[in-house]
Amino acid sequence: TIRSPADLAIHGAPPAFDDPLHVGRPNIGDKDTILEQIAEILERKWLTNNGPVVQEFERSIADRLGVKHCIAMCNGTIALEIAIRALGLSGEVIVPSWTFVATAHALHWQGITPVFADVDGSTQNLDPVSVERMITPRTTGIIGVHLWGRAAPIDALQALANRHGLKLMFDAAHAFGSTYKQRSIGQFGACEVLSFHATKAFNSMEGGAVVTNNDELAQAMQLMRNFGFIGYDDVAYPGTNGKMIEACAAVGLVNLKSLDDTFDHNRSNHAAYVRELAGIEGITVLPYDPAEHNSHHYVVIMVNGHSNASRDQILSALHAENVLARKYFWPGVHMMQPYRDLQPNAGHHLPQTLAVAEQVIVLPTGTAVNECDIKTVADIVRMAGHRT
Ligand code: T4K
Repeated sequence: TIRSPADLAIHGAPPAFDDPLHVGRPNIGDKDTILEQIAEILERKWLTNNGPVVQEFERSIADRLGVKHCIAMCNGTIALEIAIRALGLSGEVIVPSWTFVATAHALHWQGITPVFADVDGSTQNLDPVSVERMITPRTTGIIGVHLWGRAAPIDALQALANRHGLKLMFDAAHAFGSTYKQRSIGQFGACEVLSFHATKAFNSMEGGAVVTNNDELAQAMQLMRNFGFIGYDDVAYPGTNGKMIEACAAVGLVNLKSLDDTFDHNRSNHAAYVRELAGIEGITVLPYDPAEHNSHHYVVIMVNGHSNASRDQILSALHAENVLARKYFWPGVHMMQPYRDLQPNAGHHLPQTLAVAEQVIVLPTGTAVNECDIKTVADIVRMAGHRT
């Protein structure tokens, strides 16, 4: 227990946690069932290439999200790349800088320039006013990101896209299980891209998908993820290999069964963080809209005017206790290569992104974290910076 500054590891006390408390510890469903399913796959000797388990996985995801097509992929990044190509994006595409680097890399990788728009500091999602300002004659599309599982301003972005004749798609890597105006994420824009990476609320170890209601787009992506093959011998598209394997789909299907319990656990963890961190000067917890569904998978705190410690000092204090909190997505994608060299002035348009990047800490949650852990984490944050 941390009752005074002298109890902190940064002041020489033993760390509060023997084992690290991670952001992004995988939520794993019933292990015996997972092993049984894998054994069946081995028995069947059908390991990949649109096997029966992948097909069942795709149906389950599409049903859960209320969307017509789910095209499962090997990960979220390849799913982004394929969606971008299937939509025919080119030239410049507007994205937030305040996101994981994959959102921009998926464009750059295909010779498209990601143009960074600013976020609204209060929601950390794209600011449509900034997006509109970044439109040029070369712009072909917008990729909105539902950061921390909180929906981007979908209606405003769609209106903007319609007005300027742009394609709109979403990076919904964080947003499985989220809603926007009570409708499930997955149903918006031309298509939405999901990630089922180990660190996501819902995981298939590695995995991703594009979900869409557009038949033509779905068909193009089905071909593109399998080299463009139609039948045995004919290739209709310049495709890649983006296929999900049977084992990942099996893990996903089992994890899906306990997902609502995982979400419940996350929701009470989030509430515990809000309760325990209340009253610490200069710390705010990013709220989730109680009117919408959310996985509550990200506990994001903002450090602004903590009386004793800077964001980085709090982070160091946490790390010393084995609480491996993160400052996602500092310093912003525009500060990462190759964008830092290619677009050295991008930051001029991103005042809110720069401000948010200096304040954010993402704290551990998920099924590996309990209320008692959360009390200790809050005590560390409270004591950080106090002198012994
Ligand atoms: N778009 C957005 C908005 C995204 O956030 C992401 C991925 C993507 C697109 C791309 O989707 P994928 O291609 O990944 O499907 C992690 C994840 O690798 C990445 O999936 C995720 N976003 C990003 C936010 O976080 P890193 O480099 O921070 O991962 P790493 O290895 O530091 O792991 C994070 C923590 O999780 C560590 O404390 C350890 C723990 N962990 C991790 C793994 C892999 C475990 O306990 N067990 C594990 O198996 O990127």
